[in-house]
Amino acid sequence: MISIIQADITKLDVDAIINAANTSLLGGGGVDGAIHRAAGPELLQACRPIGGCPTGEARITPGFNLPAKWVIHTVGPVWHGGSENEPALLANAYRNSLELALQNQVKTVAFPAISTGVYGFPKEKAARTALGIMRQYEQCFNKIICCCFSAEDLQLYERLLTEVD
Ligand code: AR6
Repeated sequence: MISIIQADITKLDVDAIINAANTSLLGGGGVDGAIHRAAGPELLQACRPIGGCPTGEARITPGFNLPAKWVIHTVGPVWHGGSENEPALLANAYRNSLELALQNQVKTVAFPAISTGVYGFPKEKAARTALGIMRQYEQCFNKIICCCFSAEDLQLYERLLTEVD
């Protein structure tokens, strides 16, 4: 099932949380910074040898001090107006994260709203993309969580989920 909650993703006791990272995988602000802070310095040590991650792909590390067993780092696109393949790249980020989760026997997974912070992807368009890919994988997981940080995002996802229903 797909579930929508408002929470700090670093607090979730799930098999895997998704990190909205950048191509360096060496940390940053937003949810990336929060995940690195909560996981502890071992996370950066685990990310370094990976050597980065292209936009739309995903890489996995342990969660270290997080309640989550795994962190799946994915890189969403920077929004440049929509003509640079941003929607397809965002869909790839969700799809590749879920594929990597499946390969690691993950049954419960939580996503932040990838690319909708400093990367500037329009929120509603991003949420539609996210939910569309999640629907395709719903049967493969016990739970796919949309972890909204703001009340506005929570409302948006809840509205779109009932539309899709
Ligand atoms: N839990 C859940 N969601 C959160 C949290 C949290 N603790 N903190 C922020 N969000 P952003 P992006 C939400 O900017 O747009 C980093 O510097 C936030 O409200 O974190 O993909 C990376 O290193 C928003 O809805 O990610 C990259 O350089 C969503 O997470 C760049 O930012 C994504 O916002 C990636 O930008």
